[in-house]
Amino acid sequence: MSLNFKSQLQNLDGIYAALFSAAEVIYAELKKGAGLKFATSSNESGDDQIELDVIADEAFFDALKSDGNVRYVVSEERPGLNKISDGRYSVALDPLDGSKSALVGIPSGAIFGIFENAEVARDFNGKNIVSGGFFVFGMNLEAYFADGDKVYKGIFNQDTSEWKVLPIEGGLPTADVLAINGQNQMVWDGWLQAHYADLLSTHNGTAKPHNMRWYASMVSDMKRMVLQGGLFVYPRANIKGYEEGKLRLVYEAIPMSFLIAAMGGSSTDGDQSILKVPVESLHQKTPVFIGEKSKIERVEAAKRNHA
Ligand code: P6P
Repeated sequence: MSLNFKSQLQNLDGIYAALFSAAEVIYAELKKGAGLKFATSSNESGDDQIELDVIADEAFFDALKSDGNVRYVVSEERPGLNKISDGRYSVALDPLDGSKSALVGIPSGAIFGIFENAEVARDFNGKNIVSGGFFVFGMNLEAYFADGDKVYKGIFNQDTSEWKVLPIEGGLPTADVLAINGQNQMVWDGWLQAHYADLLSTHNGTAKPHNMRWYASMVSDMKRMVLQGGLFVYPRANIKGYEEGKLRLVYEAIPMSFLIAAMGGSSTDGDQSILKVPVESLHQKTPVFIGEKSKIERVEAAKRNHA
């Protein structure tokens, strides 16, 4: 594995090398069609697993064990804090995001966050994250991540087994694109139903309604966000299991919010930045709004001003 990237932060290079090499292992399995069937197990949040979920989780653990700087690993697929060394950094992972979409050929991927000085669950928060982003297992193997305040895109050359990592210039683009699953809209909070209608309205022909896109694969919807801009939403709903939304705070929402914030975008749970939401448990869920700063401000205003 050849990774032409050096972190601006101390002692992270070995962790990046482990994450990027694990992504190569998972991608190779996916290309072989391995693991693309339901497993008999379920993960810590009770979600059904496909075999590739388990393969991906093991690939990251095996790779991270080789680096002495990783203290704990938190994974969607496992309970609790998994100690692997006395290192200074901890890694939180969704080892295979969008796995059900992978079954039908939609690009899946992995989400990671690297946290400093984390000892207990509440330390895996927006203040202690130092790096965050995701891999996309699509037509190519790609990486989009923030190393501190700098943002990068990586693409893997399968012929030479070399990564080419380049800075992403110019900040977050803008587009009237809304990534949302409207399935639960009848049981969303009233303020969101009104805001959703507003985003899809032509305002008496004076504005273009938002274009709607939904991959049911956060890494794919967030890749579009990084390249084009827009607003990504996974809200809470008044039905069993969605009271706090569906996406997990520590290893999905915080890393993605960190990356988009580094590009000049923003995030909210409806009331405050996702990077400020207190972490009480490792598999805690949160409502998620991530995107262009102006769009996030409109979301918070819509909730605040709703009668
Ligand atoms: P829904 C995939 O299961 C995932 O965790 C994210 O990748 C994705 O954004 C979301 O859930 C899709 O949820 O309810 O549309 O299937």
